[in-house]
Parts: sequence; structure tokens; C-alpha cells
Amino acid sequence: MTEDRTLIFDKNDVCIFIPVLNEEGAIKDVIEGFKNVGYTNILVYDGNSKDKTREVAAAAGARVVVQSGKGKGQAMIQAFDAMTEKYMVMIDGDGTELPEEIHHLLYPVLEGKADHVAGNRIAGRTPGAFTALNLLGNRMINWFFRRAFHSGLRDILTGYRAFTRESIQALDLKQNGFVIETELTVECLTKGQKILEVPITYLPRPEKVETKLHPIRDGYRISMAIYKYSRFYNPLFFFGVWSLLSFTIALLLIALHPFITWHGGSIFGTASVFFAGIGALLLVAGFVADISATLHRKTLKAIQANRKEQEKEYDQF
Ligand SMILES: Nc1nc2c(ncn2[C@@H]2O[C@H](COP(=O)(O)OP(=O)(O)OP(=O)(O)O)[C@@H](O)[C@H]2O)c(=O)[nH]1
Ligand SMILES: [Mg+2]
Repeated sequence: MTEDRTLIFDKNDVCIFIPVLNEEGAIKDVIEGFKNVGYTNILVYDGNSKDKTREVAAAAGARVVVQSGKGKGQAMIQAFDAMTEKYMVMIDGDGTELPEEIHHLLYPVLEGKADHVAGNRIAGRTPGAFTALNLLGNRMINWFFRRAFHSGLRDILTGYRAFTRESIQALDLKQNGFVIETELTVECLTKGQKILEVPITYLPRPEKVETKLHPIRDGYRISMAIYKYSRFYNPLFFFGVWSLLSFTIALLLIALHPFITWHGGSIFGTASVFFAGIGALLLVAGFVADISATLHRKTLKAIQANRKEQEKEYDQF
């Protein structure tokens, strides 16, 4: 992919942020890739690597900070809090994404078309970039997310992103580990920010670099987080999942009723009524909570519009 537009801006206003843990084999090429396209304000946040990552990154010309805690999420939160530049582009330090594609992510932010741009790795994946298990897991997680958050996003777990200082510092982030990307996306949606997805090239990991992600463990944690976060954003989904399960059990019990006889079969009839009742209760709870969540979103939107209006008036003086 090549960028055919040119925007005039100061590249020092853009902080290139790279969280790393044991990436001595890949980090140099990532840093040099950005320098080759004119970005020299490069910040590497190291998670106490056991290899030579810090030395290699510093020698390649990056500022290196050792994060104060543990986990990719903690490094991100620390870097966001300390951010002073107008814009930030973050990228994984494992060489799987291309620095020269920065403009696809950054330009929409510079032009005010989006608060947050995320690189869709699934759209631009090259052979071997995802293992079969990772691709399946990613697709399932994104499908689940789209249902839970009424969103069209296709790669919420991407590590290549661009955003403004205002947009990132407005988010309330707490996750220290790999759930951070999910929390970040949820927070953007909750705060009414505009997220844009652009396709990016996604390469296989260079040989020497080892993944820190555990597909099953982290996939489970991320899925649970999506479900948990849906409580306030889409309560109809949150309660609806259990309501659907209860109705399914009720239907199964009714369907099995003629074939199984126990105490004259009556117990299955009673149980199916019980589960149908629970299902109906959960559905009503979902609808009521949904009204409240919708009203909350509308109020928040009105407050934000009001604040923007006030800022405009203030700027005129
Ligand atoms: N600072 C810091 N960086 C981390 C930590 N864990 C992972 N990273 C970095 O975060 C980036 C993404 O981590 P990866 O292990 O590549 O995870 P991923 O890209 O989601 O998974 P893969 O599909 O295996 O590549 C890489 O640059 C890692 O080195 C950590 O605890 N602290
Ligand atoms: Mg990676």
C-alpha cells in the first residue's frame, strides 16, 4: 500500500510509541522503518526485557523508558498519561506491522475525520501472519464484540493505532494485560469517539521473536471482558444472552417431554415453565436497563455538544 496524498504537518508533533518485551530481534527494524519515513520522535516502553531490547532500541535512536509495572496494558496507560505531543501512533515492536503505512492511520486523525484510527490486520494479513487458531479466535472475538456493541469493527485487538492526545486522555483505562485493547475500544465507543478502521499489512513474526500472547487464556479473558463491559453499553445483550439460554432450555424440556417419563413426565413441564419464566424476567430486565443506557448516552452526547459549543465561544475571545 502506498500513500498518494501529502499533508503538511510537523512530524515532531507525532509520538511513535512502541511497547516491547524481549524484542531484541525485531525492534531495530521497526525504529529504522519510522526514521526512514521522517519520524524521529520514537518512544519505546520496555517491560523489563531479559534480552538486549533496551540497548538495541537506544542505539537505533529511540527514547527508552522502563515501565513501572507489568503488562502491555500498564505500559500503555503509563505512556498515555505522560503524553505531551498532539498525536500518537502506537505499534507493536515485533516487526509484524509496517512503519511505512503510518499515513493510512495518521492522516484521518490529522484531518479530523476520526478521533481514533485502528489498523485492521485481518483485512491485510499475509500468509502465516496468524496461526489458524489465532485467526479463528480473532474472528470469534470480533464477531462477539460486534454483537455486544452494535459496532462494525473487524479487528479490535490490533496493536497499530493512531489518536489525538485529547481522545486518549479522555479514556478511563485500568487493564494491565492484553485486555487493554478491548477496554480501549469500549471506552472510545462509550465516550462517543469516532473510530475508523483502515486495512494494514500484517506479517508473520520474524523468527527470533516470541509471542507473549496465550491464545486460549487471553482469548477467554478478552471474551469475558467484552461480556462484562456490555453491561452498561448494551444491557439488552448482557441479560439477553441468559434469557436466550433459559428459553432454549425451556423449549428443550418441552420437546423432550413426550419421550421421557419421570413422575408421569410432569416434572419436565413444571421445569420448562420455570425456565421460560426466568427467560422472560431476564428479557424484561434487559429492556428496562436498555432504556436507561440509551438515556444515559443521549445525556452524555448533549453534555459533550454543549462543552464543544462553549469551547468554540471561548476560542472566539
Ligand atoms: N512494555 C511491554 N510490552 C509488552 C508486554 N507484553 C507484550 N508487549 C509488547 O506488546 C506488543 C504486542 O505483543 P505480542 O506478543 O506481539 O502480542 P500480539 O501482537 O497481540 O500477538 P501475536 O499475534 O502473537 O503477535 C509487542 O511489541 C510486545 O513486545 C509487556 O508486558 N510490557
Ligand atoms: Mg504481535
